[in-house]
Amino acid sequence: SRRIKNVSISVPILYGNHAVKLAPEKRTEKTPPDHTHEWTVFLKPVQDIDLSQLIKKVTFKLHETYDTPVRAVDKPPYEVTETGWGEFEIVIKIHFHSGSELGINEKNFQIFHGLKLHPFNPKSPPRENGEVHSVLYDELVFQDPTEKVFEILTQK
Ligand code: SLL
Repeated sequence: SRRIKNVSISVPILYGNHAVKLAPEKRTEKTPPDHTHEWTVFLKPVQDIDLSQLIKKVTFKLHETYDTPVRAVDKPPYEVTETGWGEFEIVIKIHFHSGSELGINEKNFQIFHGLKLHPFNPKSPPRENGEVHSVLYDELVFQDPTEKVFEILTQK
């Protein structure tokens, strides 16, 4: 697929986590007693577009206290829900489909997200339901996209 020179397409994304205190009724026999929160870490396009034609999988690397800390998600929604007691850094990595068809030579795109369980911004207190949100904005930039990538990202 030929490249379209001097064109760059950026895809706005949001990534981060939501967390709530683990309600007693949500615990199961399998929930470790020291786990205090339930959280979801995610990555998604701001607009409702299907990135699965470009993305092979998104991996979320959790703290090594978790079983199989590297979690791979191969279709949307790109998210992992877990319970736990502590905050740590999560490595979110986007693995693009390779191959001459897409011509993507963008390096696998990597983001570090500090998981937040506790209110962290005095200017934005936790929501009424006690949920803590830590969500950030970024952009995936496709420089000189191939015609195929251009088509995928500009289709309705
Ligand atoms: C801290 N540096 O000490 C961090 C580590 C680890 C969090 C936090 C549960 C793991 C599990 C969990 O919340 N680990 O039981 O699977 O605060």
